[in-house]
Amino acid sequence: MDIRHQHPNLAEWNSLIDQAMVDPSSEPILNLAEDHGEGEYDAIFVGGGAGGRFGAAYMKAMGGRPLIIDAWPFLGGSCPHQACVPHHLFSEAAEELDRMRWFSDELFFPKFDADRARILDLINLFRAGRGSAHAFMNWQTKEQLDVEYVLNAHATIVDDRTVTAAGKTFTARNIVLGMGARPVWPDIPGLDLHGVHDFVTLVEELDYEPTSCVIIGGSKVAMEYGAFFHATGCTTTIVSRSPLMRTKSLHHIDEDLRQYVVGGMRKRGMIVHEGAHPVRVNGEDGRVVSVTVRLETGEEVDLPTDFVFLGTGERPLIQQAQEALGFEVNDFGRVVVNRRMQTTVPGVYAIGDMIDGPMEMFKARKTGVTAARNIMGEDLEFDYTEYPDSLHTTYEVSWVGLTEAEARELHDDVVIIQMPPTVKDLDTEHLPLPCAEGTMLYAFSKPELSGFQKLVVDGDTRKVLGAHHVGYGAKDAFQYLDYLIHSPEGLTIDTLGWMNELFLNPEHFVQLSRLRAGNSSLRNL
Ligand code: COM
Repeated sequence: MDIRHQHPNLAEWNSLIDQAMVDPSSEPILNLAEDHGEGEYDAIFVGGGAGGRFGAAYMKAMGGRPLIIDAWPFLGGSCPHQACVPHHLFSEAAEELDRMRWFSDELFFPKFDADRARILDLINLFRAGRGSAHAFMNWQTKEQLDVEYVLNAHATIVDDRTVTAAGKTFTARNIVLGMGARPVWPDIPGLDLHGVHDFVTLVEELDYEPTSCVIIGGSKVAMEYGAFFHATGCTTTIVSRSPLMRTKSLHHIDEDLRQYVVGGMRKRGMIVHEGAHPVRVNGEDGRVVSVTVRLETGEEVDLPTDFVFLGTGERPLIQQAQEALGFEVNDFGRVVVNRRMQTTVPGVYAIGDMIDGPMEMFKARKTGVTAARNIMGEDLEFDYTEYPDSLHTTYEVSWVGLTEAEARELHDDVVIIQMPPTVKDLDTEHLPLPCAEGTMLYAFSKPELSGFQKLVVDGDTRKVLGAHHVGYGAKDAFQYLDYLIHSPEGLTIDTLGWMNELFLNPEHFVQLSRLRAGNSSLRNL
């Protein structure tokens, strides 16, 4: 279907995408220039997820000629379809549900009606609504960004300059691989039973309301989805080999922050088995009934459940591309690239979840743009090894820079500014702090639920080394804190304490820094 001269509105895109999703024999969607894609492109982006879409858009804006090819009939990749967008929807629901449970029948809150909190309802809500994001991505990329694309067509990489799709052969000076990743399932028996899901099959296939859940794995996905399931009333147990938040994919987790977060999950009734190994998933009549787990003590126990969720990581989809091109891949199946996103094959780049580092949208988009700008002749590197990070439980948890322990290894005089403060014999469990937007009700009613925050400062240079936050609404501030902390001049407590805070800034660091910045010799707070 050639749509170059058509201009579908959002509703028309929505129905076009819907039809393509249900009809396996639907035609490819071609949005190509007047030469029908026969001329040479600056780059073919194989995969139109966050990395490919942003890379192509940037290249086009710079005057280049990109082409995106994607197997799905929409752009945006897994983010709006199965990954970040549903996760944020579910995490917001978890936060709301948590508040409604704590305040059940108090103030203006109704008595909590557990029957109305259903995983399946939220999944159906997402399934019914996700098409609008897909439609918008296609519309924006065509009408506003003027990027050529071929959708609903599998790309076959022929060589380092040639890709075929939709029965056509496309040539380019460069190829950018951005095909994303898929969840990896561990090698244990019983995973073929009805009731075993990962975050992809959850939104695609869940067809019943689970009553309890065993999560295998301790990843960010495991914690985030686990907190959501549990908040709906589906009693959740996490079985993790590593201590939670100490898995290899997370960095710079402060121990006090970790204690608050994992403690908070336990306080809400989640069961967390750390140092535990899943042995097998057991079933009856084809459905999950329990998971056998070897606990840290060596004891084997059966955990009864009707739902198993796998949070054991993801791997990139590289097979066909690697066979065709032969680029180097590391031990974790990720494509090896330099800081320009160049693979070991000249002219071939890899971006997003295909390469090392966090499988996060910011990295996908920035690596796509890095590839595009290098292809267009800029001399630009992107080091994604230092980045701010966040996750959701029923809280928003954000962190950037060094933990207190990391800072103490590197610096002699580390100053901690923290809320609530750690002061011996001070009854901080009754202290209504921190309080800010999102925690005011907790602060006045259940102070111990109102969050935790810590700023790590080098007392000698007065520079902020790290910031750690559990609460609500601080994630935005952390994007800017990250930029400032990692800028060549760094961010001092004096500069931070001189900012204009808008009431109680959610992470409190402006006002707390202002209380200490007058000290020529800094002290803890
Ligand atoms: C985000 C998808 S949902 S993209 O990064 O805008 O392409």
